[in-house]
Amino acid sequence: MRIENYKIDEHNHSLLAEHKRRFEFVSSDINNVESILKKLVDFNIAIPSWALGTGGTRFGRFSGGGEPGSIEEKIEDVGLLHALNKSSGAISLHIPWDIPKDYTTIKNHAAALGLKFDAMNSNTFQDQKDQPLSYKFGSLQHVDKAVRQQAIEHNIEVIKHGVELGSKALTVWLSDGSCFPGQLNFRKAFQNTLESLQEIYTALPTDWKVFVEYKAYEPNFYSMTVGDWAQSLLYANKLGPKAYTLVDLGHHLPNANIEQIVSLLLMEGKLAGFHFNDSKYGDDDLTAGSIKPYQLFLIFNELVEGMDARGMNHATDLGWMIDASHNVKDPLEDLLQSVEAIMLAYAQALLVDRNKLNVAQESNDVVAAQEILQNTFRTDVRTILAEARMRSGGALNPLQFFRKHKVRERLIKERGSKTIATGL
Ligand SMILES: [Mn+2]
Repeated sequence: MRIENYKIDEHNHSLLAEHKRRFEFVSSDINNVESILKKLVDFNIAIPSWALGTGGTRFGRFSGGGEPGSIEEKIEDVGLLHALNKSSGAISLHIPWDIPKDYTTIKNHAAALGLKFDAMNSNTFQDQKDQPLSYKFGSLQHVDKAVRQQAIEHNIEVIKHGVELGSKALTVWLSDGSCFPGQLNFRKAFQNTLESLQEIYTALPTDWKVFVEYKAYEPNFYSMTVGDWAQSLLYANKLGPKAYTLVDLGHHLPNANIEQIVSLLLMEGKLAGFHFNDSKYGDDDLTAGSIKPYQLFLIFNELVEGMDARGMNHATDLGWMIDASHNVKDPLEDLLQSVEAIMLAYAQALLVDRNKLNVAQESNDVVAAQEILQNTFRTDVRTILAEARMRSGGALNPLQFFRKHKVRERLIKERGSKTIATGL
C-alpha cells in the first residue's frame, strides 16, 4: 500500500493551528532555529529489514498480522515509515534473508519510495539450510580453515549483492567466541578472525567501508572474539582506512559510558556509526529512547561535538541505523517511536550552547556544565521536529496518522493475518 499525499496534507491541516501556536512559542527561545530545522530535514535513520516483523525471544514469538513476507514488502513498509516521518529514507538488508531476485526491479521499487540501500549485513551466526560446514564453533575465528573460508566467501557474496543495489558498506557482526574457559585460545581466535577480515577487506570496492560491530556477550557467554570497542578498534586499525568500529547501544556491559566511547572513536576517525535501540539489562533491543533517553541525548551531544570538531557532515559521514526488535508492539509503530526519539535527541544536541559548555569545562565549573546539558535535555523540541517533518512533506503526527488511517488494518487486508516476516 501507499499513503496518499493528500491524506497527509489533510492531517497536517487539521493540526496546523495548534502546531503553529506551539512552534512559535518554542522557537522564540531558540536563535538558530532555521539551521536546526535544516539539519533535521537532512538527517535520516536507516531501518533494518528484520525489524519490520514481530521479533521474539527464545521462549516464543507472537506474530502480528500483515507482516512483510518478501523483500518487496519490506521495502514497502519502510516506504510507509518514510512517507510519514521523512526521516527513514534507507533500508538495511540482511543476507541471506533478503536476497534480491532482480536487482533492477528492487532498486526501482526503493527509488520510487525515496529509499536508498544502507549497509549490508552478513550472517555467519547461524547455519543455513544446505550449508556444508557448521558455524557452531564460530565462523571467521574457526579452528578449521575451511569453515573460515566459507564465512569469508559469504561476506564477499554480501558485498556483491550490495554493489548491485548501490550500498556502500558491509556490517560484520560475529557471534564468534566461547562459552567456557579453555575452549578457545584467545590469541589464535583473534588472529584467525583478523586474517579472515583481511580477506573480506581486500574484496571491498574502493568507495566501500566495513563496519566491525562488537558485542559483550550472547550467544557466547564466556568470551566474544569482537567483544568490545577496544577489540573492534584493534581489528579496524589493523585492517586499514576503510574499516571502522560500529557501536550498537545494546552491546555493552551494564553501565558502560557509551558517550565516552563515542567521543574517543570519533577522535580517532574510526567511528562507523550506530545501531540504535535501548535496554534495561542487556541486548534488549527495545525502542530507542524508551528506557534511557538522557543517555541517548548525551551520546548525541558527543556525536555533534565530535563531528563538528572534525568538520563532518552529520547526515552522511556516519552510518545511522536502528537495530531493534518488537515482541509486543506493532513493529511499524515501534519504529516510528524509535525514529522520533533519535531525532529528538539529535535536535536537543544541536541546541547545546557549546561555547558556554566549553567555558564551564575550562573553569572547572561542574554545576554550570551540568546545568547546560540538563536544561537542554529538558527543552521540549517535539514541535521543532514536527515542523521539520511537515516542511519535508511528512506528517505532523506520524503515529496518530498511522492509527487514524488504519495502516496496519490495510496491510492485514492486503497480506493476510498469518504472514511471518523472514529473519529473526
Ligand atoms: Mn546491531
